[in-house]
Amino acid sequence: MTASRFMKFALDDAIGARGRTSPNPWVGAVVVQGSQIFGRGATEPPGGRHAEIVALDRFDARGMDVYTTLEPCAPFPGKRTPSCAETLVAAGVRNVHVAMLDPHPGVSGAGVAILRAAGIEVEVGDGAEEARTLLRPYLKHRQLGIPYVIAKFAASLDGKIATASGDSKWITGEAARDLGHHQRAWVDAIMVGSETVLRDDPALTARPGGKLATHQPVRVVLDSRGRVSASARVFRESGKTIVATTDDSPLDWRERIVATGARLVMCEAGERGVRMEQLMPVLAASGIMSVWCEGGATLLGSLFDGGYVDEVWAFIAPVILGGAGLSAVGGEGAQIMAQAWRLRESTIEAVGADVLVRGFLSEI
Ligand code: AOF
Ligand code: ZN
Repeated sequence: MTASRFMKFALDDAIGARGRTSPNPWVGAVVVQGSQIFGRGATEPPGGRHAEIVALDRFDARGMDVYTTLEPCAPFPGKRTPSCAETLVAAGVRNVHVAMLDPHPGVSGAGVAILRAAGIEVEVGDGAEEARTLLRPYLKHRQLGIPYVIAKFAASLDGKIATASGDSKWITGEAARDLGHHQRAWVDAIMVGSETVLRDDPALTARPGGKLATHQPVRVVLDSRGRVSASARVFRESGKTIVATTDDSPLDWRERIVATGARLVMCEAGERGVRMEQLMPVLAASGIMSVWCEGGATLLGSLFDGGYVDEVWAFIAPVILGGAGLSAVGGEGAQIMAQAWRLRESTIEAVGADVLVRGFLSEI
């Protein structure tokens, strides 16, 4: 069942707020009478107003219908803003269409119960599929206490991300790279391995359309042995940088990294560097719900091997590198086809001369 007309508007508003509300979910709400929309709203940054409150602003909503992409919140300890369910009751609305229940233990079912107890008719499920897909980072963050990971790579037709000599600029065209910048502009963090910083010295900023975005993701560099230079670009750009390392890195290197203003996260060393099962909860606890991982092959390999990848964005360019160039995903990999990571609900899009293959791995 696809979303109703008004729920689609609410979903559009939620998409508009995506990435700007973390660690809160991005929600959209629409207030309607008959066929006319009176109010629209999306969640404001943390501490700010919720979607329903924005949508109800400045008119009398008595007897009106509300469409919201997430269950209106109930009061719970530690909550920073007024309860949306109670505000909707006070506003005297007639009917509330909710796409999905909020998994938050203090809210789940309680928001709907407050509305129903006040005699408001509540329908749950309109646009449920779209809302769940849109909120996958929030759902994973709350259910598992680790961020939602999107693996991104740009590969040649023969699956390589660099030539044998290490050259990789550029495999895909400008349109594909710009799409990457649009993604960077909503995620909470961009993650790369030390090899990528050493080879490319990337800025790791979001520059959709060539312009620096207002929201910049946290840059997360995994460097178990302390190889990246403290004068690398990731430390000079505005915004936050986190460096995850282990006891294998030199003490004076750690001091230099901290002196750049970056935050150092100490983890134990695993077989392939930083232990992901230690880093991921630390990132989640810092309010990072989504991670966009741009490689390299070693890091992507660890993430796939460890079962951390929820979504894949593979840009494939019509170019062949041949030879001993590095393939996009390293690590252990699959031994037999039955172990291979096959994308669910995969889609194919042409992006300039390149192809974008997208899909999901996890069930959330
Ligand atoms: C809604 N509408 O737009 C959002 C909701 O600390 P607070 O007051 O901001 O509450 C945060 C919780 O509210 C968050 O954990 C989630 O359960 C819910 N988010 N609820 O009714 C919204 N963003
Ligand atoms: Zn609320």
